Parts: sequence; structure tokens; C-alpha cells
Amino acid sequence: MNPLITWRGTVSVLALFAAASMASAGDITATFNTPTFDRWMYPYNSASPQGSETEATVFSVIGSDTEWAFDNRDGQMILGYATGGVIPAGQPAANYRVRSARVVARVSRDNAYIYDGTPDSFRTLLPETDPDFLADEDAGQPVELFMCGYRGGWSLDGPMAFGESTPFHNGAPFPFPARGIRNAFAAEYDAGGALIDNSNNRDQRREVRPLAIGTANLAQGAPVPRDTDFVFQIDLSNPQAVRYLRESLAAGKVNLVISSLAITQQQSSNVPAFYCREMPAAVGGVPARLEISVCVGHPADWDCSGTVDVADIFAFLASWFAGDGDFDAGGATDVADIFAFLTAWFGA
Ligand SMILES: [Ca+2]
Ligand SMILES: [Ca+2]
Ligand SMILES: [Ca+2]
Repeated sequence: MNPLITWRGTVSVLALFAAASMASAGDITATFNTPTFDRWMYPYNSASPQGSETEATVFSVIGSDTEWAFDNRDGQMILGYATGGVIPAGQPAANYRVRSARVVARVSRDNAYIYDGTPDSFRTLLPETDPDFLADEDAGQPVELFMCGYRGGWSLDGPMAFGESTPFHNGAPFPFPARGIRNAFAAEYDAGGALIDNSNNRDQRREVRPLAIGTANLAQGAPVPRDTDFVFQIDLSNPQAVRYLRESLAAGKVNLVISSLAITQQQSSNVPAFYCREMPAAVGGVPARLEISVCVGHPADWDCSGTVDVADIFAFLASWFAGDGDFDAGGATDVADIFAFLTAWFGA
């Protein structure tokens, strides 16, 4: 038979059949209420031990007298979650089909900055005299969620796994300019698939692609009250995001970075800030949490039943016709996904 022809008419009936066999040990929805570590990544972070701050500010020095000396993204917040105890690690990356993933971080300062829940071009932060300058159409700058990249020998895992107390920089803490030296940073994949540092993307005249932009239940341009939850819903139509989450879950650890080009003056307290896990709950502290839903298992086990069988074909087609069948994680649901799925199914 030609399954592509016969499936179309039977999808609705068989989708019901598939639904009945859903849910298995591989179908996991988990909330990590507190990170394993949360780290304010800032050159002047002098907490002892490092990482013990009760809040982390995320901001830019663009426009200040000292912007030459520091990364555009001066203050960053690194979040680390050990997922392996709940979401089994060690499987091939394609075995992690992430259905949804988001971080929720709670604001720790009152009316310290302006809400902008949409992307801004780096061009809005160029000097007005620059020919590429673009006026910012909405007040403020977004707060963004990024992948985490490393330098100085540090990494996600292994003997030099980046953690709460890893130094900002190996060796002398303040070589100036203190730019491009931080041991962990807001990152994304470049065209060659390597994690690159987004800390100076304005100076590099490069747009970034965050995993998510923080949104809150506020009007654009409104001051952000203390205890506002910022939701960073990871965009799973971004193949980079899918790859990053898969590889992280396979390693059993998900590290993420909250960053913003929100403009401040040096030493100003008027910047986005979020509670760290060290802020006592008694005074309102709520750590940044990770919520993730994932099917772990053979990629062709589309209904996540634990076995690959005919029901998965119908389940996949139902998803595909609903526009939710990006099997090859190419960023769109298209015909190539059907063939990729069948190849995996027949190979199971
Ligand atoms: Ca911490
Ligand atoms: Ca803006
Ligand atoms: Ca199945």
C-alpha cells in the first residue's frame, strides 16, 4: 500500500486509537523548582563564596563612561538545573522530544525598569550618530534567555563543570578591559554549530537569537513591580533551541542564561533583577524554576508508549496534519518530516 495516500482519510479515527495508548515512563513533565546553582556573572561580583548572592541583576553598560571596559552584557544570570535524576540522561539526542520548556524567574526589585516584551535590534543601541542607528520603537529593552557557553576550560559537565563558585575569569580577576573573558556567557550557535559569546553583540553589530524573550502580565512600557514573574517560553520552532535542549538533557544538565541589554549607569540599582535561590522564602524569595515536558525514547515512538508500532504512524500523522510534526527539527512541519519519520520508524 501507499501509506501516504491511505493515511490521510484515516487520521481522525486512528488518532483516537493512538490517544488511548499514550503515556509511559518516557512521557515526562517535570518542574525543577530551584536551580542546582544560580550565579550572578558580573566582574565585580565579590560574594564569598561566589554565587551566594540573593539576587542577580542583568544589564548592559552601553552608554556609560566605562562601557569600553566591560562586556555589553555586563551582568548576566547563569541558571543550572540537574535534570538527570528525573529525565533519564545518556540517550542519543534525538531521543529527547521536547514538547515544551520554559523558565519562570521572579523580579526582586520594585519598579526598577521598564517592561519590553518584544525583541529590539542591536541597532537601537548604537550611538544616534551611527548610520545604522535605529530608533527604539518601544521603551526599554527585553530580558532574554540564552544558551550557556564557556571558555577557560570550563564546560557543562566533567571535572571542570561550571558551577556556583567558578571564577568569573581564570587568573587575575580584573584585567582591563574585562571584555570577552567571562568563563560562562550568554550564547548561541554560529553557522558552524559552535557556541559563540553574545556578550558583545552590539559592538559586533550582530543580531542575537535568544531561546526566549521574557514576558510578563504587564503593558508594554510599564514599570515592572517587584515579584512579577517573567516567563521565558522557549521557542521550539527554533532548531537551535531544540538541539540545545536535547544535548543538555542527554548530558543530564541544563544550563541557561538570563541576560539583557537594559541600559543602566554604573552602580545604578535601576536594572532588571531576579531572586536567586539564596534569597530566603521568608522575605519573598522564589528561585527561578524550569518547567519541561519531554518524551524520552526512540524518536519513532511518537505516542510515547514505550514501543514503536503502527499506532505511532497514525499518531505522527495526526500531529503532522495539525502542524506539529517537525520530526527532523528543521523549524517547520513539512513533507521532509514524513520521510524522516518513516525512515526512523522502519529502522526501529
Ligand atoms: Ca546562587
Ligand atoms: Ca525597546
Ligand atoms: Ca509508540
